[in-house]
Amino acid sequence: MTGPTPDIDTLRKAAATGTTTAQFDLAVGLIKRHPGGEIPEEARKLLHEAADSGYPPAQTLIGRMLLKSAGSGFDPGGAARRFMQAADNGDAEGRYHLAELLAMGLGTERDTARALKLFAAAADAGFGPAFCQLAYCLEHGIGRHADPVAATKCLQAAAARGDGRAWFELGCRYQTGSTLPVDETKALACYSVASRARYPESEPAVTRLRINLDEPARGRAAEHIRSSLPWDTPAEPAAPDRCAAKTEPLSERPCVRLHHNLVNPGECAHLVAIAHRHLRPSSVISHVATHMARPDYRSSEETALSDHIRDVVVDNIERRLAAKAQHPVAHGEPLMILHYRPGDEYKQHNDFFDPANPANQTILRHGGQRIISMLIYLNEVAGGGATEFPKTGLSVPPAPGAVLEFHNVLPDGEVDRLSLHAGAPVTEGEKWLATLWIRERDWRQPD
Ligand code: PD2
Ligand code: ZN
Repeated sequence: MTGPTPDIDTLRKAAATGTTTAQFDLAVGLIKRHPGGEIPEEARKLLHEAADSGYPPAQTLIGRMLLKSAGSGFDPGGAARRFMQAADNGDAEGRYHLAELLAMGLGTERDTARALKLFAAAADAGFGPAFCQLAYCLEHGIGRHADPVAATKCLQAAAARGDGRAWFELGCRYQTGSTLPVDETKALACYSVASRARYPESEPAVTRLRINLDEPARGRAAEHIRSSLPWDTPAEPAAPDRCAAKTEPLSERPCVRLHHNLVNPGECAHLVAIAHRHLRPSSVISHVATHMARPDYRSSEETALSDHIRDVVVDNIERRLAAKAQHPVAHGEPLMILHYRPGDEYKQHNDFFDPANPANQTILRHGGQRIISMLIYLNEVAGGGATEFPKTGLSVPPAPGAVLEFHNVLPDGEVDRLSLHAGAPVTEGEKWLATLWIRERDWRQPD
């Protein structure tokens, strides 16, 4: 149901005629009147009746509700079943959500080939968010071999529909020459459209490019924006990727490595995009077991990309990082996104759970020690924000797409107190970071 919600009396009268559509509309109207997120009993009943009578939008909405609530209502298995019903009934949105669950193996067995087909079917039916996820799978070889050319074609289709993320992704390709010719003017045009759509990281990209380009080039960028897509036919790049990943050892003790270009700019921006609306002030509560509880300890904002927020992109990044660290992905805690503004910092702390602290015994029994930290720098920070190891003097400035890996324990399993580290204050601009903590064991397993 789109547009303004008719008043409830009107919806009730329509629902009294007994049509499933009208009953579904009444349920949605009742839900919209409860901004707190709770579902009124009457709406729940109407939705289930509509879903059980085979009405796909009701099946999809129930699936989304089962996924959304992080508390006792969180039921990915139930969500997957509802999305399957909706998908079998041809519902594009149901197919899209089912694809996400299949790609991640959340609430159902992981089946990337089926996920890819469902993303494609949802995109074919015009369901907007499916385009970029389909492009992502095609680019990263999820569900079939990687096909970056097909991915770019898919992004061009999404951009033509006004998708800010797709414009950002195309901007990245015009900058790096991946499947599209290197063209900073077109890159500027793409980032400008993404910026108008308020897509993260596009505004700084526009600023950076505008500095490089003269007035006529900026004028050409404006002309590109007015012309219709596609501006170029994507092709396999002839030259090797300018942004190839490489690992730089930084220190033996503590063991620190920097993986350059392990996460691409599109992925970085997407992590920011999905974290944005879930941010809350960083608390010491989530870290109470590891850190001294000082009120001024951390001044950033954060959110965990837990099961009700994550998607195929988050899942794929976590897998890549875990593989780099040579540990099973199931040992990783959910990615944590941190946002710092000028003056914000994360003072000296250890990421390990101090075994000397009795309060940590329960957490250590459940999943074991946090043995490795992987920090993904998500954006270019205008000033400050380095990750510092005060006991050794190592300081790592944030470089977008780079992943800082450091080991919190020694090879014999003892905690390494030289791994004490800090996020230095941001002095200008903002800093976005994703942290993956890798535990000794699968921390999701019951005791
Ligand atoms: O923001 C950082 O650089 C930083 C520094 C130290 C982040 C963390 N620790 C962390 O998330 O644990
Ligand atoms: Zn830390």
